[in-house]
Amino acid sequence: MSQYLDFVDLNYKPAKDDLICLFYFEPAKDISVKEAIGRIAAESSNGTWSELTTLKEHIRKIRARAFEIKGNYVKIAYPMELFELGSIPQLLSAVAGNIFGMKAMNNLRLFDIAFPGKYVKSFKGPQFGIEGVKKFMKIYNRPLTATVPKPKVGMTTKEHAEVGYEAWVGGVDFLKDDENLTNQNFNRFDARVKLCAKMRDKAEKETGEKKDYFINVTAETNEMLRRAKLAKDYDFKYIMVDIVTCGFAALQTLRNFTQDSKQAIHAHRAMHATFTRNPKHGVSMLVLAKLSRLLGVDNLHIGTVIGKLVGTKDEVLMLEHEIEHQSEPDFKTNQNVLCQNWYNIKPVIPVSSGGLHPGLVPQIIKMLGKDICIQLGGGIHGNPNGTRSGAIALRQSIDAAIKGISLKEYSKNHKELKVALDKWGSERPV
Ligand code: CAP
Ligand code: MG
Repeated sequence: MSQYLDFVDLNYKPAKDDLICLFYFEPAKDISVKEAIGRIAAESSNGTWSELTTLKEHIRKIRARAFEIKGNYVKIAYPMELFELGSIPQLLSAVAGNIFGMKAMNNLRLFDIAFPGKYVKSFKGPQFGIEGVKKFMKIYNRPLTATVPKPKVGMTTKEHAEVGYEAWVGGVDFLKDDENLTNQNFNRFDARVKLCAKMRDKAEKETGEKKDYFINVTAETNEMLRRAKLAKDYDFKYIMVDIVTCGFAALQTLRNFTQDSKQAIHAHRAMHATFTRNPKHGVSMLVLAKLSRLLGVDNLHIGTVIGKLVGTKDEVLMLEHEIEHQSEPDFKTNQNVLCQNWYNIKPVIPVSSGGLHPGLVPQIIKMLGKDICIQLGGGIHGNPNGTRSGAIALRQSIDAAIKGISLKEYSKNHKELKVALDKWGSERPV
C-alpha cells in the first residue's frame, strides 16, 4: 500500500496554479490517517491500488499531494495539468468521483475547492450579476420579489397565468415555476409562455413596473434550448433551470446559449440535499454554489435559516458571502473555507425561499441585506384574501423593513399585511 504514501507530502507548498480541495475524512478501521489521505489524493488524481510498471516521472510529477492535515480535515493540491479548463463535469469526475466509494473511508466530504486564476478565467460567470438585473428590472433600493404559483403542479395553464397575473399586479416582480413544473399535459410549456407573456404585458401596463418570469426550461438539453428560445421570443429576460437534475454539462450548454440570447439564469438547486445535507459525507452546498457562480447562473437559492428547509445561519451567510464577494479572502465563519479570488467573475444574486411569509421578511432582510431575491409561494397564495393581497402584503413587509418600522405598527394601516400577520404571525414553518 506504500504507493499511496507517495501522494502525501506535508512539506509541499502549493504552486500558484494548483487547485486546492479541502476534505473532511473518516478512515475505515485499520486505515491510518496518512494511508487515508494518500488514497484520497491518489484516487482523485493518477494513483490506484497497485504500484504500476507504466508509471514514469513526468506522470508522477502531476500527481495530487495531500499537504496539510488538521484533525479530520485535509488539504490536497492538484496541478492544473490534471484538469480540462472550462469543464465542470471533468472536475467533478476527478475530485468528487470514485473517492466517495472507497472502502477505506467511513465518511468523506468535499467541503471546499479553491480555483486558481487560470481555471476561474476559463468560465463565463454570471452574465448580468446583481447590478445588471436591478438595472433591467429598474429595481434599486429593495430586494427582488418572486412567487411560485401554488399548488406547485396541477393548475391548468389558464389557472396558472391568472394566479400569476394576480401576483404581478399585487406587486411581485417575478413569477417562478416550481422545480417540478415543466411541460405536463395540464400546463404545456409553450402555452404557458404565451399566456403568461400576455398577462405580463397587462400587469406591466397596470402597475408601471417591470415584470418577468423564472420559467422552468428544465428538460433534455436540445429541448431546453428550444424552450429558452421561446421564452426569449416572448421577451422574458430570465429562464429558470434545475441545475442538479439537469447536470453541469447541460447547464454549460445553456449558459453558452444565454450569452447570445442575453437571458439571465435562475438556478434552482432541487436534489442538492441528497449530497449536501450530511455534515460528514458528500459535497457541500459551498462547492455547489462556487461551481454555479463559475458556470454563470445569475440567481442561486441559498436558504432561509428560519424557513422550512435545512441550512444553518453560519452556512447561509457563508454562501451569500462566497457568491457575492470578489477577492477579499477572509470571511469569519465556523465553516471550513478556503480563500477564493473571483477575478472578473460577477456576483450571483442570493435567493431566499422555502417556508417564508410576510411575518418573516424583515428577519431575512436583516440577516441577508437588500441585494437578494425573496421568494414566497405558500406565503402569498395562502393569504386568506387571495394571491393579490398576498403579494401586496409581501411588498408591505419589505417597505416596513426598509423604513425600519415594526410589522405590527405598519400593519395598523396596511390591511393586507395585517391579514398575513393574523394568520402566520412570525411562525417558522418546518
Ligand atoms: C418554496 C419552493 C422552493 C424551495 C426550494 C418549494 O415554496 O418553491 O422550491 O424554496 O428550496 O417548492 O418548497 P414555498 P431552497 O415558498 O411555498 O415554501 O430555496 O432551499 O432551494
Ligand atoms: Mg419549489
